[in-house]
Amino acid sequence: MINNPSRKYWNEASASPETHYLNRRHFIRQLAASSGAVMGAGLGAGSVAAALSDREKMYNIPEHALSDKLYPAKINPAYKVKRALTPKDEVFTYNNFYEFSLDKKAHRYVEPFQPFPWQIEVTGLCGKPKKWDIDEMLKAFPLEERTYRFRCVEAWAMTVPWTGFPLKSLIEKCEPDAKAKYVRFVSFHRPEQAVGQRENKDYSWPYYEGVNIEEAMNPLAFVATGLYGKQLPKQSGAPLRIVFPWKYGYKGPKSIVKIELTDQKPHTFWNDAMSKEYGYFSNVNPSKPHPRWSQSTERLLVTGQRVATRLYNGYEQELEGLHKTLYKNGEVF
Ligand SMILES: Nc1nc2c(c(=O)[nH]1)N[C@H]1C(S)=C(S)[C@@H](COP(=O)(O)O)O[C@H]1N2
Ligand SMILES: [Mo]
Repeated sequence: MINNPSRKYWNEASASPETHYLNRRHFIRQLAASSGAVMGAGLGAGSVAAALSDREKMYNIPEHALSDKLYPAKINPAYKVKRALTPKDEVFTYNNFYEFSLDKKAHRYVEPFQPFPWQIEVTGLCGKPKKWDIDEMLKAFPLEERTYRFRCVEAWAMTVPWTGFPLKSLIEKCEPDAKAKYVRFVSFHRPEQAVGQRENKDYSWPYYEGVNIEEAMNPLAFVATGLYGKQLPKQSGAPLRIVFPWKYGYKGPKSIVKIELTDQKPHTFWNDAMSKEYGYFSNVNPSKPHPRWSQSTERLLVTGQRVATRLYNGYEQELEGLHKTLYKNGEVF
């Protein structure tokens, strides 16, 4: 099946209503049941989630004045996937967002998080550093919809329609110096709004990532502001996140506040936390197992179907030679 161009994904009879209602006892049971996350070790972020508003009970899609104008955006037909879209009910309720939760249930803890207003600084080795207001950014770059495969290092995979714009366009706007060899990203740091940042001291917040500048300038590298034809839900990384579809999911930081051009190879959150398990390049590669599990197959969300993992997550053609110049061999580390 091909990417659904008629966008039926908002009209289908609402599938499997996840119970968003949460009481304290339920929460405690759920904490006890989640036997520690796959990616790290560490304790659950322990606190009682606040009551959810009606709108947030559904999907936690934040209110924003521009959203009706911006979404849904024009589909870019160059980025389609020959695989069924993953149902949005699953995509919005099965997340890795350690600022909120280690157990995939970030949607239950995002209520206090306020993605608007928001500012993003583009800075470092460039001629025109700038602190963008998110509204200004959303108006400055034409939004388009692209369907990408998405592969988490834990082996689950999904197919989703992102809305956003090429990261390259944003970087070009700041006029990078020739000395800029890397691009570093930093996520938000608001312990008062994110229970995991407040209570989980196993990690060094805020989340940070980085890539070589030629990776950031590849046409596939995407700044996502929307998902399924609407603004990103909070748990999916509102108001904006980075997506590198040929790399494991953790290379794409959510809810970012800073993009920095630098001549120093960036440290990355997961590599610093567990250097033997999570590398710098993190290219999807079926023949390079994670130390604790094989990467030869992936598990499609919802159906649980196991399919063969593809080198560079199936994006080798679009890498414009990165796999010959920078990687040579699908580097994970
Ligand atoms: N700030 C931040 N970004 C993050 C993460 C996170 O915990 N915090 N998790 C990463 C991981 S491991 C994955 S697989 C994807 C998950 O995105 P999704 O929950 O929207 O599917 O976000 C990535 N970006
Ligand atoms: Mo992940």
